Amino acid sequence: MTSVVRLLKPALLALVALLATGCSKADWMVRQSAMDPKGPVSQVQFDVFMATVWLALVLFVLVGGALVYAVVRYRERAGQADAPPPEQGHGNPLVEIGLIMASVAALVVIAIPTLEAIWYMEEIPAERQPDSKLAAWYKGAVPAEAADEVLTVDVVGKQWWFRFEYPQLGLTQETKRTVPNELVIPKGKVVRINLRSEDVIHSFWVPKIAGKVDMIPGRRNHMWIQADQAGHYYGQCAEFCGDSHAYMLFRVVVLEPAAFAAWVESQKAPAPEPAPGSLAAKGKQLFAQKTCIMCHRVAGHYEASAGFGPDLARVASRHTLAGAWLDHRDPAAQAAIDAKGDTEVSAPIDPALQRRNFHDWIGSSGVLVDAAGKPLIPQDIKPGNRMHYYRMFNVAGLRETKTTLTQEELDAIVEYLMTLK
Ligand code: HEC
Ligand SMILES: [Cu+2]
Repeated sequence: MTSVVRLLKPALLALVALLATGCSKADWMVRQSAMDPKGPVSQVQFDVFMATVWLALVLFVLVGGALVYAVVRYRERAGQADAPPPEQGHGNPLVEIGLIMASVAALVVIAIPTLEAIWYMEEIPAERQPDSKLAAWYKGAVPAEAADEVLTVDVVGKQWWFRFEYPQLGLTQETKRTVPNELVIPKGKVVRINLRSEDVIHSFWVPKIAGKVDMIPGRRNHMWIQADQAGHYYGQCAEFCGDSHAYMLFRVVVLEPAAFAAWVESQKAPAPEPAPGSLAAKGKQLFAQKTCIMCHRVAGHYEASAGFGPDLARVASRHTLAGAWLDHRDPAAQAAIDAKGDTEVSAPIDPALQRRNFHDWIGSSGVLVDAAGKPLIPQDIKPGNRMHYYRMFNVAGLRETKTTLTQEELDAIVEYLMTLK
């Protein structure tokens, strides 16, 4: 018995030490941390959280203290083993009513900031700073009657990626220009986020800016966000939505007003034309021949698709691919930046890594085959992803319609995608 107890002590200490490593300040600051708020909504959420933590801590100390006191004070002492039990009490109305009142008071104390926060998050503030430089730009960029409104972004969740539309700025399904996987917003601007889903339930969460609200099929949810610091933020689908839920990420890029205006213009422009006779030009042809155009639009090149897959007109200008699961930035350089909690700087896109990501993503969807028709990359990067119709419908009978690519064809397509900036 005593040997078990002797072993138990160091084991418990080791466990506590292990758990405590999860509390380091450095870990609070990294990528998806709700403990490092960078906007008013996440700040309010953080404040409610901390208020609750402090109150819970006080209760824990009071209740735990009473328990420890009772155990120590009324423990069995030497020579008392055969003594009769002490006199038993049968309730104390004063203590009981007091405890009930104290519990009610504690709940009220938590309820006040919680309700305040819920109302704050629910009501989208009108234009905050009507005289700012940003507001002046905004008035020039959108129709006058909409200029004083907050910026609206329609977010659609799909298995397993996000689509962003900007109805006031002409970036929508109708204009055949949408923005996948990277939500770009101007700094300091209130942004209304409309949340929808086109298949199953997803959830929108950017821990440092705000979250999280579910995206439910057949229902419109909304929230608002504002980012007070320019930079690069990490978001994540926060509701289990199928095979690749864990790989359904997104990014939020917060730009200074002038950079945001330039970005909007770049999104409206048609994709650049590859040089005639180049490998990229061949890739452009293959993009149509290999049925990529069924699901993908490339503004200015191929606009017939209804947009089942992401728009690719600017695919090479984004930092990430495939629901932001594949990052084109040097992982070590970026990890060093993230460890400092610095959202303002971001490692640049590494073209070699980007090319490899394009290659692996398209090749791993089961389309890259050797001369005998055998898949060359057996492991799927995102299990169950909806590239290619035999996956889209998941019907065994449609498997024959699978598109295949040789290594040369894949290289040409990747070359084409690399020009889409
Ligand atoms: C049946 C529809 C469909 C077809 C056909 C299809 N794709 Fe896709 N594609 C998708 C979907 C859906 C996604 C998003 C997958 C995800 O992130 O989970 C996607 C993602 C991509 C991406 C990543 C885009 C981004 O911004 O993250 C690229 C690049 C791409 N496809 C290229 C191609 C190429 C090249 C072809 C032709 C060989 C092709 N696709 C054929 C549906 C399709
Ligand atoms: Cu999801």
